[in-house]
Amino acid sequence: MVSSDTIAAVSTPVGEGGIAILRLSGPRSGAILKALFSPLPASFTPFHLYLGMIHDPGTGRPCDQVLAVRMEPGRSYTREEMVEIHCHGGRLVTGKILQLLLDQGARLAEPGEFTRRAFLNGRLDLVQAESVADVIAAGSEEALQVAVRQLAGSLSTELTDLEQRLSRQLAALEVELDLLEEEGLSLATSRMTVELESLRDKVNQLLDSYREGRTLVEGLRVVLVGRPNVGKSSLLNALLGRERAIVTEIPGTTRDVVSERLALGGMSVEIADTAGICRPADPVEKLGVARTDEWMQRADMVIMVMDNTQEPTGEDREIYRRLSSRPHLLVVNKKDLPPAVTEQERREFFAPAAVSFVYTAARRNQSDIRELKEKLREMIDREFKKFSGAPMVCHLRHKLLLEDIQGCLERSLRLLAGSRPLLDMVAEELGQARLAFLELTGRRRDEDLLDTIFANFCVGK
Ligand SMILES: Nc1nc2c(ncn2[C@@H]2O[C@H](COP(=O)(O)OP(=O)(O)OP(=O)(O)O)[C@@H](O)[C@H]2O)c(=O)[nH]1
Ligand SMILES: [Mg+2]
Repeated sequence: MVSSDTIAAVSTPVGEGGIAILRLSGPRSGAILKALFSPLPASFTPFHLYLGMIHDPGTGRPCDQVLAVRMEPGRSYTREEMVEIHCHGGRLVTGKILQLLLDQGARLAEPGEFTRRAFLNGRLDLVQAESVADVIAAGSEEALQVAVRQLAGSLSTELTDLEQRLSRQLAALEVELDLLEEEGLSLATSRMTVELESLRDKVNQLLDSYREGRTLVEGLRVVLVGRPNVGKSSLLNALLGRERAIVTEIPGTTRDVVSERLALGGMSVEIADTAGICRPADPVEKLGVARTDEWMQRADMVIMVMDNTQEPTGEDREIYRRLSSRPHLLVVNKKDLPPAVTEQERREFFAPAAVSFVYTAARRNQSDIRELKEKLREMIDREFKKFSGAPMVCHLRHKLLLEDIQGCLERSLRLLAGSRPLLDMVAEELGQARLAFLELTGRRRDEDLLDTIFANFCVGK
């Protein structure tokens, strides 16, 4: 599909910079450049940079010295004829050149319109187009890796492969099964069951990767919890390497949640210090404890802190009960002071033999903090890097469609397991699943969906 109009935008961020880049895409891109650029080369050889001036044809006055490049249709980002103008990065200069492009008949691009055209012209599928935004937004090494692999087509290839396998089953249902006698039919349905089970397992695997994919995009949330005065805020400060939270010897110092981001194990980690969990004495403390509980429920990992100088209590057991089902670390702080109980006694208090402790002296010992960070990194690797390298689902849109597909496959399998399978209904389910696949990759076009996706892009992307 070739657009009839030519769009223009400044593709670099607003503000001052060494250079700025303006982009044009559409059939008049080259003609617009020629109208403004001098000296005019005999021909703008594609992908060659030309040094010259942009002039205002109305006044004849120079606007800026620039580098310009023309890209031929089929080989550009949008697959249309494209031009890039690299000018100096001032607000006035870029604004003036953009205005000249518009005066020459270009239209101001909508948010994400270059990528939208790349999608409409088959240069990218929808999953890849979405990953362009992910590359730009990536806040950690791991997030960037996943986004770049997705832009290169890792997830798209997997989805297309699954869709084709599904389509083959659907075709078999619609054509062959009608013609088969009883015996042949039961053989065919059992073969189909095996294939659909394998497809369902693949879809489940992709859905399993979502927990990890989401944390890559949003970052991991780690919460410090424990009874008052055990040293949670001191640990937060030590982990961050600066005095972020207030520390005093008075129990109940922290009342609200204090959180900060930290790069750990290639991931963006939000680490939160909370109010100590106790039987609250006053209403403010009560609210603080309720908030701690809320954060603990939403956390990806929990660090429970105890005080070396105090025996574990029923409150500790209660805190442990609430976090033990999720990834957690148990820290015994104030190890520089004499212990109230032995390690063995502390372990027995929590019962399971698997419990192990990290000992720290938050304010005194840097090597303890390094060890704690190492333990956190190990836990991140163990819990959130299972899918490293494999196609991963990071977007809610993808997850929801995959859940639809999963449902269709489950229902198909149940139908096939019946004594007289209702093959029409199986075909119906597989047809639904196929549509969901096409919606995922964008081969089934939905203008409203495209509007929503590209509205989140910036102009010029
Ligand atoms: N000796 C020693 N004292 C520590 C250590 N860590 C913290 N403290 C002290 O313990 C007291 C409480 O520390 P905080 O970090 O405020 O404890 P908290 O768990 O955040 O307390 P709340 O906010 O009241 O729940 C302060 O006086 C700290 O200086 C440690 O490793 N060794
Ligand atoms: Mg505190």
